[in-house]
This record gives sequence, C-alpha cells and structure tokens, in this order.
Amino acid sequence: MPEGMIIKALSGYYYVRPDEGGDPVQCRARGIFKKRGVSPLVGDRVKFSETENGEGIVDEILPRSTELVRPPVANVDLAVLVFSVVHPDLNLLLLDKFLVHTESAGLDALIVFTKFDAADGEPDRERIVESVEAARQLYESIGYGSLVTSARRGEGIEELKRRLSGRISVFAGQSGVGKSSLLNALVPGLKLETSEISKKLGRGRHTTRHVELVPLPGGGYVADTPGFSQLDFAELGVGEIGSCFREFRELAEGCKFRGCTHVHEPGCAVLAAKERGEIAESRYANYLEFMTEWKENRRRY
Ligand SMILES: Nc1nc2c(ncn2[C@@H]2O[C@H](COP(=O)(O)OP(=O)(O)O)[C@@H](O)[C@H]2O)c(=O)[nH]1
Ligand SMILES: [Mg+2]
Ligand SMILES: [Zn+2]
Repeated sequence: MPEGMIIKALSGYYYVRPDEGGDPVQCRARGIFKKRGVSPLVGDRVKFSETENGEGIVDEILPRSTELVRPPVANVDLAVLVFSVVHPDLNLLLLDKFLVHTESAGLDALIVFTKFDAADGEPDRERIVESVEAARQLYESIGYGSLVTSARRGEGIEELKRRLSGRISVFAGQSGVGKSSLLNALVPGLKLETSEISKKLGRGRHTTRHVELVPLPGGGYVADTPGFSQLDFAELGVGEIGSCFREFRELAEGCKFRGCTHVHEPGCAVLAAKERGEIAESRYANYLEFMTEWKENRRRY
C-alpha cells in the first residue's frame, strides 16, 4: 500500500503527497477513524489506497512524533520563533514563554531575529545590535539555534532554508514581527498576506483558515498558519514549567527536595546555580514571572 503525507485538509478531504512523488491525491478518510474518535491531521504520515475515480482513501495513520493543537498539525519537529529587533522591540519574556510551550510540546526551537535592516534607521542602533548579539549568545549557550535575518534585504534567508530542510516547521511570533514576509522570502510565489496588504484590502477577521503545509524549495515543509497563538499555562502542571527551562533540567536532579519549585526551597541546585551566575538573570526572573502567572490562573479556575 502506498505511503505519503497529508499536506492539506479541507472540507472532509485529505490531500496526500505520495512518497514516490507525483501530485497530491485527494482522499477521504476511512469511517473507522471517526468511530475511534481520531481524525487524520495535516502532517500525518499515512497509508492510502487509490480508488477508481483517481481519488483515494486514507487507510492508516502512522504513529505521530508530535501533535500540535494550534495549528492542528502532526509531526512538527521545529518551531521557528520569530522576533523582530524593532517594531515591535525584542521581548525576551515572550521569547521564554514561547520556549516553555515548545519544550512542553516536544519541539526543537530555532530563534529568528527579523527586520535587522530596520535597526539602521533607529537613533539607538548600537544598543539594538548589542541586545540582539547578547540574546543570541544567551540562547545559543542554552542550546537553541538562532539566526539574524532581514526579509527586506534577503539576509539570512539561505541559512534559514538550510535549517528548515527536511523538517516540518511551524512559525510563531507576535503579529507584525515579519512571519509572513519571511515565509514569502523563503518560498517564491507564496504571497502570504503581510500586514500592509491586508490593511489595504480591509479584510475582516472572520476569514476561516485551513492549514496547509507548504513545501520548501530546499526540502521540508512549513505550516502556512502561525502556531502557539494562545500562550497561557493552563495545560501545564506546576512542576512542568521548570522542566521546560532547558538549563534547569539537569540541575534540578541535584535539588534536595523532590518536586522542588526552585523558588525558595533550601538545598535548591537551581537557585545555587543562579547565585553563582550560571543561569541568566533574565531567564530566572521570567521563570518566577511564569510561576506567579500559573498560580493566578489556578486561582481563577
Ligand atoms: N524593515 C523591514 N520591515 C519588514 C521586514 N519584514 C517584514 N517587515 C514589515 O513588518 C510588517 C509586518 O510584517 P508581516 O510579515 O505581515 O508580519 P506578521 O504579522 O508576523 O506576519 C510589515 O509592514 C512588513 O512590511 C524586514 O525584513 N524589514
Ligand atoms: Mg502574517
Ligand atoms: Zn530546586
């Protein structure tokens, strides 16, 4: 039975790109999926059979490595966290929040700083460039890849293509940081709406969107819809936040108490490392902020 990958789902049809090449096959899903309460997702690797009319049936969903809810995509292995260096300014609290969510979802993350060209026109250009460099050093030291780009000047685009090659990626980031512009630069002919264009068209916010995986020229796929739009910690356990800080993980094994929250406990190895300056101040401060936010959320529900 041929195998392939679902690259688009629309109105009950799944578009399967066969592994051996050729055009996507428009498939229905077998009724058994519905009975079992599972539905095929974009990104799923599937076995399918072709029917007489040139269409097909998805017969089997192969095991998923990851499963995202927003956007609903299976087997994503990389989150591209997009942060502009200006307009809007770099926001490390939000970056750490995205990282908690990518870690929790089991995804690797690549941090992409965008609009680097726009720093040139700023009166405090030096400070902006230094803060981007400092952020890169910090996150690379924790084990995250990072890149500096300008979609306008075409900087960093080839390198980004290389990093996305062979993977399924989802882009994430605040509105206006340049996600669509970056994707348009990566995929010739894609023409996703950027904010300037959508303003001109005066589009409403109610256009229903479906998810589609866009094949990249250098190999790999990108979801055309941004991910992690809702960043609360509702689905996380309190202990989970700490384990989503990569540099805390190994240290936490040395904490005196099991279930240590690394806030005030005696014999906490994370706090000790922080005192020795081995954990960045901003990372620890953001961790405390998230723990507070988590507790406030709990109180509300
Ligand atoms: N100067 C500069 N502006 C950019 C760049 N990339 C995007 N922009 C602008 O930033 C705004 C938001 O871009 P868009 O791609 O729609 O961001 P999104 O909301 O994250 O998808 C638009 O006005 C773009 O023209 C860039 O590399 N340099
Ligand atoms: Mg956009
Ligand atoms: Zn601890």
